[in-house]
Amino acid sequence: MKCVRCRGRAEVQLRAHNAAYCRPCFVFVFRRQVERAIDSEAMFSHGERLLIAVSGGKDSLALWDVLADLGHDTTGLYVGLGIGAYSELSHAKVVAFAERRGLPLRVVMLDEHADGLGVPTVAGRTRRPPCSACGTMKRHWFDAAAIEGGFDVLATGHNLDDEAARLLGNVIHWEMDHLARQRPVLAATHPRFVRKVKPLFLTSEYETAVYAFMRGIDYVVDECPNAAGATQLVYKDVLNRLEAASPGSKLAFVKEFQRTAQPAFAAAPRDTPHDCERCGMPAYGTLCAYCRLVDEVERKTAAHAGAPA
Ligand code: Q46
Ligand code: ZN
Repeated sequence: MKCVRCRGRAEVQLRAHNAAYCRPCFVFVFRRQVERAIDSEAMFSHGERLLIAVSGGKDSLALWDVLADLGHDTTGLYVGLGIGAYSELSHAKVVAFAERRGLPLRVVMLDEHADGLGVPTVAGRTRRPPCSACGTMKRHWFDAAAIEGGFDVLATGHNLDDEAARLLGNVIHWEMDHLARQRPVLAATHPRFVRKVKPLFLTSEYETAVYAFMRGIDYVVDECPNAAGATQLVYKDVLNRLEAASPGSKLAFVKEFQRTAQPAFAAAPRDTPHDCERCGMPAYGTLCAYCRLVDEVERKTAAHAGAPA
């Protein structure tokens, strides 16, 4: 198998793109693909300050690696979710990456924070699925850290597989509001929101894994222990089978949704957020989703403490 760019010996084959590359050409093409996604969606420009949400996994660290190498002003953000050994290991990988590259890193540890609420505590007390509690908490702390640090943009490592799985879930349940917001760039719709971007939205999980390997990025290989029960994985599995039978399906699904269907969903009138009465963050009711979650934890903790043994 030959590299389609230089005719040297290929190391990786990408069936969705009907192409194969040697190591240097793959790294070049991967970066160019990310750069094109940034430019074509007008995600951000040089000179803007980017906060990159990094979990310690391959996607977010590969993203940080690319954006730093492209000369952007990047700072990492690690939110410690308090999920036992997984969180400890992922924290260590992120710190080591930042140190090795000499890049600035901000860390928010949820269970050491004022509220003292890690994901397992919140999920346990509210009886919500861990990923639902986790999603609300991450969104809150990502926004809070971006505003506090005066960043222009928050970038996450969501890849093509994540976006395709999310799209499938949103379509199966016809989540009109979610479909209207499923964009690789979300403008700041509130003074305490920053622009959110997903520069890897057209880059497959396989490609980021290959990139991370070729670049020698040391990442957490194990998934979060809560991932196993997540519906997202079922959707990913279905999409992987579809992709094996018909290479390029995921890319077409996400790309064509963005090009043809998404604008129609986005055109429907939607509420604009106002200020949470307690913390000032964007809210669609009197309180934001995070403050409602914290209230629920407190209410259920108090009820539990008062219950007869
Ligand atoms: S970290 Fe959080 Fe994921 Fe773990 S609890 Fe679920 S959402 S699986 S990306
Ligand atoms: Zn609030």
